[in-house]
Amino acid sequence: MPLLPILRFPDPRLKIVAAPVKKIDDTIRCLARDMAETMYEAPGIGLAATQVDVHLRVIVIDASETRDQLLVLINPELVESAGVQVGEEGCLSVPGIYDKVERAGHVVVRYLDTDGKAQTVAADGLLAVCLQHEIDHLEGRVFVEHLSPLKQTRIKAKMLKQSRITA
Ligand code: K1U
Ligand code: ZN
Repeated sequence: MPLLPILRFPDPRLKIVAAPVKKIDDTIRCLARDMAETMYEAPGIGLAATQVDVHLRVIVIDASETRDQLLVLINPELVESAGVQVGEEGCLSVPGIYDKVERAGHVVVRYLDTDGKAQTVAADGLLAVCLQHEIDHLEGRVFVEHLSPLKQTRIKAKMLKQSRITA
């Protein structure tokens, strides 16, 4: 199974709003499998299809310590959010940058699984943060947009410098 290349911030394709999946077929299941493999290999605790330049509403998450609780969420929708938590976030599209972001403390997300069955997940802590981070990607938002304009400018400059060095 191929590992998928991950777009790097500030690539403008990270700003594209992903379209809902209309039909859950083998193409979508194959995409989810490749995304999961890419996430585990990175390593990361989540990955949105946007980050691999596929603009469909698919995310994969495994925020477990044992790395054996894969969630594949198709057309995820945040249906409830409550409270506040501030936690350190990173992003596979912004390697080497970690910063504190304020998020809802508790969320409920409705989604379709790979069989097309409606499911809900209620989460707090790291899983809640990760769900919000990945849904943001599907909306074309990267976590640095939650930081101050000064930090965003510095991070953008650092990423552009790195991409010139590695090109
Ligand atoms: O969407 C992504 O870019 C993945 C990102 C998800 C995320 C991390 C932290 C808070 C919120 C969302 C990552 O996985 S970055 C890598 C990372 O944090 C990590 C990697 C391995 C083990 C544990 C954490
Ligand atoms: Zn990310």
